[in-house]
Amino acid sequence: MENSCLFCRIVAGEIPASIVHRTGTTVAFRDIDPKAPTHVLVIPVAHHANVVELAADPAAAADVLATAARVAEIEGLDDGFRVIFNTGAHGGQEVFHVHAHVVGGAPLGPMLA
Ligand code: DGP
Repeated sequence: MENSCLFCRIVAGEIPASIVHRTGTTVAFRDIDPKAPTHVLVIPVAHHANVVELAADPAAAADVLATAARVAEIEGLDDGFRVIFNTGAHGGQEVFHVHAHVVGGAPLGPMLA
């Protein structure tokens, strides 16, 4: 846990969030500024800054993807969805605890804005 990290503090319950699903290694919670009818963030409990760091921990990476799939099931995204890892400045990453955006519930078009 990194005390200065917003998402580590959500994992610890220090900052409230609308939790959708939790496993021993991941937490899924609703984005505070949803861009689609379903917009859930999936994070590893362990702090990794971005998807490049997450890729160096294959077990954690697999857990994040499995939780993203479970969220899609829970949310009933049977018609499809998108999983996005914004990475770095050009990727528009704002929170540096890796998170998969799971978005769906409506046609999303060719790209997210
Ligand atoms: P990104 O740009 O990929 O780093 O996305 C960060 C997302 O995190 C953004 O869509 C808004 C969301 N977010 C920021 N602060 C909070 C918060 O305190 N709670 C929740 N639930 N989401 C947050």
